[in-house]
Amino acid sequence: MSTATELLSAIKDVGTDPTRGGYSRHGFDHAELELREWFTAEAGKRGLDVEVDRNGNIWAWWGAPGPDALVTGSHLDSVPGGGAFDGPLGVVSALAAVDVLQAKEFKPGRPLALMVFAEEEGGRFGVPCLGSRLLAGVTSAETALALKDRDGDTFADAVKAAGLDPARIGRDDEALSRIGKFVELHVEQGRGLIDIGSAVGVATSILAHGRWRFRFTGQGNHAGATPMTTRHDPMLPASQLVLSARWAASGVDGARATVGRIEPIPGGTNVIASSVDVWLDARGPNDGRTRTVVERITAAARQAARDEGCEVTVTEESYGDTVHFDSALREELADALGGKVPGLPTGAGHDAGILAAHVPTAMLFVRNPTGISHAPAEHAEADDCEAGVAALAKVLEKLAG
Ligand code: HGY
Ligand code: MN
Ligand code: MN
Repeated sequence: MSTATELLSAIKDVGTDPTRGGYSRHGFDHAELELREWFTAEAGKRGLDVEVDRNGNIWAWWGAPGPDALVTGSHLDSVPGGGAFDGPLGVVSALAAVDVLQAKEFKPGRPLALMVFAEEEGGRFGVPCLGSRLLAGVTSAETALALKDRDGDTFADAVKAAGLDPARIGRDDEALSRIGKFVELHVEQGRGLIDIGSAVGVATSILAHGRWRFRFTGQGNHAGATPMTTRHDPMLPASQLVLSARWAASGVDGARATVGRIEPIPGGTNVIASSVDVWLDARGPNDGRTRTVVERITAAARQAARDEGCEVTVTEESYGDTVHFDSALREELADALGGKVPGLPTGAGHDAGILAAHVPTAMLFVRNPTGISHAPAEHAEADDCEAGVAALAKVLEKLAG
């Protein structure tokens, strides 16, 4: 029997990032493959039957796979330089909850599975929740297989290297139909539970959110030999995009917009860039406000490109509307937890958010005393992690009893 903290400490050295701090574990890279192997071994120790579906999502079955299963799980991949809890806490808590239930000789009354979703952060191939999007048919196989990482390797290359058949990637109705209810435990990515004063909470909604790639092209040239009056420097409209993200989102209630990734070509200190790729992450309480923010940012970026004699192309790489979690399932969770568990929204996307459009889905949050996520400062105290495991075990016992 292991606690969540013990299980997390077993993987604490996998995928550490000495340059960025924290962890860099990305879809099917060496670190994430090592974590997959670790999870598979831990599931086997608990008598769970492990299979990997056509899209690289892992299913660990307690009992025979079957329809109307109760499924719980999360992801093992991280953002670049991410924290230790975003994703893995949901996976280790599922294992620890199985320990709690097996210790009391609980026997599931319906199929029960633990899942690990592929490439939830999109840290390698750019599309978040890629494994659950493929499973549900939200992202097509054709789109996914062509996605490229920073080294130019495609998603097709990565899944093939991981032992999957690229020709089988895609919507998996048979697997999806097995899920009767899905519950994901996740470290809270914000300060909600700190302010409420509770170790555990239940998710009410997820912000609408999407990612857009802006490609600015100008005239590459010499930094010293090119007069300021004759330049077409794509870094200028790129900079305007960064500033517009802050200005536009600050002007729309509840909206957020971020530029965390800029890639100039060629990227020389003494070189005027010939092109610059900029990625925008924009979110909002509903589709309308999110789209308004993106439109305002895009208009400012296009104007700045014109002013500088540059071109710009904008590509929507992913988008998901607001998620409102299933109220009946939320009530079931509240019942299982004695009714005293607070509900709170999240600005972070999750595989549960993708599945919510297809099956009754709920999320449990565990308090994060720093309120910080997608950074090494992300944290959850051992006691709160155990409160999360106890809550998840109660939910699984009630829903699969
Ligand atoms: O970006 C997100 O909100 C999530 O962590 N993938
Ligand atoms: Mn995340
Ligand atoms: Mn996550």
